[in-house]
Amino acid sequence: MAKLEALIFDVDGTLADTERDGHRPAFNAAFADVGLDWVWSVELYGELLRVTGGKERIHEYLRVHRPDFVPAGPLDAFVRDLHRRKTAHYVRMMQEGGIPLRSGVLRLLREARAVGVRLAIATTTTAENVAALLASAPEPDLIDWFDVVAAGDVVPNKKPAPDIFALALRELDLPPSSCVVIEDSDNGVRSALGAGLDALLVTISSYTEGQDFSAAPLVVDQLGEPDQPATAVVGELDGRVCVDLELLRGLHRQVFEPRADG
Ligand code: XBP
Ligand code: MG
Repeated sequence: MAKLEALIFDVDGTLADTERDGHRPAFNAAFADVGLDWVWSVELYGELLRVTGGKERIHEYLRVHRPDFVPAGPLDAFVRDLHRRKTAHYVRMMQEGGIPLRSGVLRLLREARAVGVRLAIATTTTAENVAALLASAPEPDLIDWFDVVAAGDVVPNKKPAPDIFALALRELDLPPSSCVVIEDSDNGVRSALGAGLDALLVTISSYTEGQDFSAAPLVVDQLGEPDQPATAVVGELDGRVCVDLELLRGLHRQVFEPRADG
């Protein structure tokens, strides 16, 4: 059976709960920059999140909520400019304090790194945003812990298409059966499964509660810490208080062993 050699992490909602208090206000700040009175509320943003990718999300907002809006120039250039501004605001916000990593993230990254399990990222957001988020974490050079950062527009299709996970696998030079994915959204789960990454853990985040995770073998509320216990929604924690590497090795065996035997 293939050995567990890498963990592939999603970013937004998984490493940190960035959507509500990071991406959303950054979009609003970009709208204000160009004199637009558009404000994406917490609730509206939850709806818009069904569409992955910031530029794609702005297009969706225009289509559904501002059908009469006419930009000064070509629409694509207008959206690209807005999104560039949004990224600059997001990066600044991370530099000014950032958003904390979710419970258990740093612990699991440290544990994996200590035993040579490789780390990778597969995300819809930009590499710039990933770097800014990780730079705000209480561990210097955290970005360098990741062998692969597959991010944003480097693939033709964003999640739920499998492209970004397939790219992460190519750059890791590993088959899907050597990896475990950690995701927080149904779009992310579909993307990972589409790339053959069947061993996946879902850590539900604030915007993904209530989504259908029935295709995932293990779903928890958080990775957790000894003093912040994780709760399993699907699957078992096998008596553990939080998600550790041993649990992920068990998940990996559970998913890939029967296939190797059969
Ligand atoms: C998150 C996304 C992104 C972010 C915004 O996906 O869908 O669009 O909301 O990022 P994931 P950009 O959880 O897969 O990382 O504006 O940079 O696209
Ligand atoms: Mg996510």
